Amino acid sequence: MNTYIQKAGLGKILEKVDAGERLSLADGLQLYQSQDILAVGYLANIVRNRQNGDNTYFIFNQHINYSNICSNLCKFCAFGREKNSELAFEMSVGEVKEKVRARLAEPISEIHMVGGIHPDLPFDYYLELLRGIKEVRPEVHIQAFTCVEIAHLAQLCGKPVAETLGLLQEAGLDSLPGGGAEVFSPRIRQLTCEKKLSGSDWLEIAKTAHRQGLHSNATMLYGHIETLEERLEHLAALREAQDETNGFLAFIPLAFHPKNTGMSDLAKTTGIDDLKNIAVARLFLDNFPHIKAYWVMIGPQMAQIALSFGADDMDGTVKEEVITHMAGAETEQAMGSATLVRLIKEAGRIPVQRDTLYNVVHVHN
Ligand code: V47
Repeated sequence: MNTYIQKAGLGKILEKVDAGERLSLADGLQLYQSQDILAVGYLANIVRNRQNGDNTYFIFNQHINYSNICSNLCKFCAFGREKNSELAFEMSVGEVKEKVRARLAEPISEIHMVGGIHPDLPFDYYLELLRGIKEVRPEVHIQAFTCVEIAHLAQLCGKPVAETLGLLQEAGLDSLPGGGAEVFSPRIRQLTCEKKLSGSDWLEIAKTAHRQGLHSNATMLYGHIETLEERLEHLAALREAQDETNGFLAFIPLAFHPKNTGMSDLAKTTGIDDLKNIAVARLFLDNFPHIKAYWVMIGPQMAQIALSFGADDMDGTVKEEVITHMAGAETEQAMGSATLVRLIKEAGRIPVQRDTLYNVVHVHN
């Protein structure tokens, strides 16, 4: 019997964790409401160690945002702009290729590419983007286009989602990133991103991608106006989808950054809430292999601590992050691999350089 966890009132959850039993929504709520962050972290760390041991993954990746022109203009977003805005940008295929070419000397294995919902770029532009990147860097894995963009591209080319994904795969698409999930609750979507596709459509597209052989990630944007119950319903919907297709690789809780957004009156997230979202996700999403602590949003120091609260992945080198920085992120726009290795080693873990699909590239013993 663990008296510390008993005293924290989490004895029943510890029994379930030890037995590998699935947690209920009520368990999740109790974890979120617990005043004892160390007890919650202790439980998440059991699952983390069981699933990934001391391995802590990172990748050499490059983020490219091809355009911020967006017809959705969500309230929480500081990145999207109307076409005629002074801050609007749109890269030609040549410019994107140039960004890839400029980093050929670096051992980048993944291009992470997302953009706004552009009102008038043709479908061919997106195919050319993928082909262009593969021309410059044939071995690179392209993780591109959130489920929101995929819905838009299917409309653009007038084909069902599965066929649209097939065309994108032929052009070079390898997997989908986890963005655009926000919080699935219709209440939250109506208040913060009413033009965006629904939560159930986001999940359908992710599952369709998985059935097409494409892996994907999943996110949740927390720390704005959502309730704890709405967070848990979001996690439960992801867990159910993963039961069906097993195509999600990682879950990434995204800490809301209020600056320059339509919700700039809200406060930034706190360290305790950042850690709780990592820990609850690790405990609740029993069928997700990886939980990412995205250093760009919670800072490298908090991401390092998160490695003892359920996270087993620190994302990567990133290079030129724009979305969070337009919303006031104070972190760097890139991180060297030596820094990532140091952060992971000092947390008492083993840094493992990975590829997008979590194949081991190099273990830093
Ligand atoms: O979809 C928008 C979110 C996402 C803000 O798949 C904001 O491995 C915080 O999805 N404050 C894009 N977040 C980033 C993303 C991501 C990042 C890293 C790794 C992966 C992955 C995915 O950022 C958007 C939206 O949910 N976002 N505005 C904001 N103000």
